[in-house]
Amino acid sequence: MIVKRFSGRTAEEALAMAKWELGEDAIILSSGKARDHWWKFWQSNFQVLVATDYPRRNAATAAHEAAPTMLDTPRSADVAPVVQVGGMPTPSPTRETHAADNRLDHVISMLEGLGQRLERMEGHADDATAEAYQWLFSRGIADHWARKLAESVRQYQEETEADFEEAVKETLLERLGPPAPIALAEPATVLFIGPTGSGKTTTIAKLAAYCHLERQKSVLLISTDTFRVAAVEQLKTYSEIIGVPFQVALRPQDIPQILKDRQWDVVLIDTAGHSFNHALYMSEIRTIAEVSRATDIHLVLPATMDAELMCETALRFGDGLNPKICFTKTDEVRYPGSLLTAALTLGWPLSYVTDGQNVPDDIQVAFGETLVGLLKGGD
Ligand SMILES: Nc1nc2c(ncn2[C@@H]2O[C@H](COP(=O)(O)OP(=O)(O)O)[C@@H](O)[C@H]2O)c(=O)[nH]1
Ligand SMILES: [Mg+2]
Repeated sequence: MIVKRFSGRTAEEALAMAKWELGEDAIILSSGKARDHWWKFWQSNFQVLVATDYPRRNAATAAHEAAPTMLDTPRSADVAPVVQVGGMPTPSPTRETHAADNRLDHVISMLEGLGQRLERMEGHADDATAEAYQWLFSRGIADHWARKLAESVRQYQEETEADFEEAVKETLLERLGPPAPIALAEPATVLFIGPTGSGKTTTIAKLAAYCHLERQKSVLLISTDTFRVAAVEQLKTYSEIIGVPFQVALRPQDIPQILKDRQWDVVLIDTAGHSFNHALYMSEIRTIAEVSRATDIHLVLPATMDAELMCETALRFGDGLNPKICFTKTDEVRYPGSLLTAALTLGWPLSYVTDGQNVPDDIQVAFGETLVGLLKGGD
């Protein structure tokens, strides 16, 4: 016995597909409007649940049997179809056909119950997907990503019975990979790049304080941002407050000399911010990465950018550098829809998110929990 659901835009279409695949003797167990949601409006909206005793036919057989001369002819005198997909009447009853009818009636009533249960389950599953979609979409995640995530969230919940937040966290982790903060086990030379005012210098100060004061690492700060005097002063002031050495590299070529007698656990290098259209600046970033032998590059992007500009900025800045992304200013947006959309689109590892101007407190590793926390916002 084969039981199968067929969908179509109209009842006729769903029935034609059932007849094509299972033959004209197949039995309709239930039919009606599909329980899909408004956002699947372009998909099938009529469904039939159909059963047959016959093995599924291949396309060639089906094509042959679908010929007009065969359509109205019962395939076997032994089996009397109760309801034909084509809506044809049954042959006149005999004792054998009565007995077969009774057995078949019993099977049908069982299958109808099963069909209704399946539909109820499907209904619940779709509701859960739609709810997850609404939740993600209302937080600014682009429509196509909200859909993909919602499907994965529902699937994860079905498989593990995890609660919603856990499922969202795991789904994001699966797509984005684990967070990639600075690895402190080995000496690290970390370069921070990104647009003007994105929060590079402030983030460096937060990380310097964490590495030095909390993790007792020796830290050197280097500024290559000689474009503005104030920029040098800003990092110098932070270095004095935190109590770590500070150096200025007037040209990228000065960096190897500064790092000659390597004696720091962590070197954090600040760069000037410019538009990615500034060709000279973009090539200077690459030179700095090369001469400093950066072990890690973090692209600093403000959460206030829209997702499209984030992606374009990331691709222009990050070209050939394989940076991690640090999102700043998450406190200035209601929900992190843009940054998650960009992160999912780029598929690059995330390192940190920062959520305020306070040094050193307002920074967190981009753990799944951190991202779900941002998604929850003021809930
Ligand atoms: N609200 C908010 N402001 C931040 C954050 N990070 C940095 N800023 C502010 O953004 C401005 C530019 O930061 P700065 O570190 O100088 O950016 P840079 O030009 O990339 O070095 C400063 O006023 C910072 O205090 C953050 O996470 N949240
Ligand atoms: Mg700066």
